[in-house]
Amino acid sequence: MPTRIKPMAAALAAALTLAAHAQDKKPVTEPELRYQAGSSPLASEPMYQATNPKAPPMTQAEFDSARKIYFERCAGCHGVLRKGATGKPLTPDLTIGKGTDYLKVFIAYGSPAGMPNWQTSGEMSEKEVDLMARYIQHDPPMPPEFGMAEMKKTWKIVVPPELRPKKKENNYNIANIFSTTLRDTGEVALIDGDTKKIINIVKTGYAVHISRLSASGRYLYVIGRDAKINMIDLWMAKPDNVAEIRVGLEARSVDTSKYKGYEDKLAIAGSYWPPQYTIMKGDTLEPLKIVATRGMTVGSQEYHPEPRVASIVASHFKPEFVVNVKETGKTLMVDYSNIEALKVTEIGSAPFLHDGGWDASKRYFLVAANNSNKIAVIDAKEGKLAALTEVGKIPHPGRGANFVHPKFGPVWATGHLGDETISLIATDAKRKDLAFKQVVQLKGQGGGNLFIKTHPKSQHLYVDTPLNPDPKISQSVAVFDIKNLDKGYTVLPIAEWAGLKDDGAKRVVQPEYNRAGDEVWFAVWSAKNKESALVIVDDKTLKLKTVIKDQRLITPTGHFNVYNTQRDIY
Ligand code: DHE
Repeated sequence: MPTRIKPMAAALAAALTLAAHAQDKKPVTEPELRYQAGSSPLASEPMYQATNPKAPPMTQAEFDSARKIYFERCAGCHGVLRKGATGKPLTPDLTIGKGTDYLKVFIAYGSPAGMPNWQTSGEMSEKEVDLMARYIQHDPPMPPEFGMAEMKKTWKIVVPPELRPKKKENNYNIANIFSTTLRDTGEVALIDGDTKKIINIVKTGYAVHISRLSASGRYLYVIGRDAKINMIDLWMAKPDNVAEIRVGLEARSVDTSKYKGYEDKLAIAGSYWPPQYTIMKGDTLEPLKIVATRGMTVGSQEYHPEPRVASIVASHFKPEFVVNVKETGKTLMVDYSNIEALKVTEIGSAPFLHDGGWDASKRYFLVAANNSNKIAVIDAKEGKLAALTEVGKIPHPGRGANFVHPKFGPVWATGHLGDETISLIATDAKRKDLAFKQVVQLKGQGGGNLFIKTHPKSQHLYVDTPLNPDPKISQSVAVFDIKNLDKGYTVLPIAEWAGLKDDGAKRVVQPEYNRAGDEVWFAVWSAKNKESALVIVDDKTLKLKTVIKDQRLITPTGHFNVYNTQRDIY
């Protein structure tokens, strides 16, 4: 064997052995990988950088382009500081010992544990793989912090509270307005749910993510992945932006105070970077208090430098925000009654906390610990963990779905990214034999589910599968009859009904009911340069009702009905 080949062959053998070992670890499924490995807005941020003398040399230009690739492709799984999340840790103490050749093989060929085969799939060139293998042996560059001074610089009151309408100045049925995320244009479309006409397209943050309502239903808060929050006043003749701020460099969640006496008073947003949450004034977004989430993980109790803030909800039982921290696996009950002397109850459950929703009584918050295949049930009244319930592979509830099961009483349901099951968890705390146990596992169309939805007035349960690799499945939804769950599901060909002119992904995503609970909206999410649509289904007949098409509806994903979002109806 020529000598030059030897080290490469040894590296390949070692990497393949490692890949085999990796099989022992729970594999990351293809849908999860595609979901987590999204691009981070940190790619374009200047960062503090130290070079590690033990790492192979890189020019500044090489380092910069590797850093860009890392934040666009790798940070979602391996973390900003490479401490590991869905993917393995990639800090120099681990990578330098492995060496460039070994790492190159790993990056090029991937692993059965879920690392993509970046080179053999054609997504990275050989040169880029070499660049990344050297890059990850250097110390991770550190994005800047983002504190009060930085926030204040971005804070803008577009229309001050005293100049806003004193009463509703439009004829819209506000309760039935939908805020639809236009992901890739950084906008939301406000759509009149009665007439199905677009009211306004409002410019928001980069890769805009979710919308939430104030307790009164007047203000709509939208957060972008660049941590920019836009606050929209639905009372204006043409609802529009009245305030904005950035609370960090990367974020996903926003909510507002809902406890009696605090309606519309405060807003809160959680950031991925820096790892922190920020409490703001509800009517202006003035930042009042920033709290870091860096700290120890649940279980092994090791320090984590970047625990990202995932879902946040407002308690109906106490003046508290329920803040879920991903990597530490902790739910923080943040008492906002006196933010000068902030009281936080820390409830440990399991990593990595992601999204979740209330049970029908709104006392229990059920949140996915997606790396543990568990749902943590938080008792918002007692401020404690009520249960940690084993479910399917990588639960992803969105906010979940509440309904009454003919045999088991009230249940809350979640679908899964990693398998085709839908877990029903009993939520009647009085039924000691059943409470918070998985009582039924339904079988849906397949893995790659993101959202599941029902409504108190409906007898259907809708389950999307936008990340399933089979286009037939990703372009349709499964509907269960709640009174007849054993009957299996009906498939609605939502993307076909949209009648789009272009080929392409056409992922059908996020069922959302209208105010009356008698129709269900879906986004047919195509690429940025292709036609997308919203498809509306009659909930009674399961027949197509309307298709909304408009050249301004670019990459629609989530949609949020004002009334249902305001009152946590799902
Ligand atoms: Fe989301 C909710 C994080 C990718 C659409 N998403 C959430 C929440 C978190 C989160 C923490 C809960 C917020 C809350 O309740 O306060 N999402 C992430 C990611 O980290 C991830 C995996 C990768 C990323 O790069 O951002 C990610 N999310 C996506 C998408 O690709 C989706 C499908 C399309 C899009 O618009 O980006 C998407 N996420 C949504 C939606 C919700 C959401 C529609 C709100 C669901 C609801 O019913 O409340």
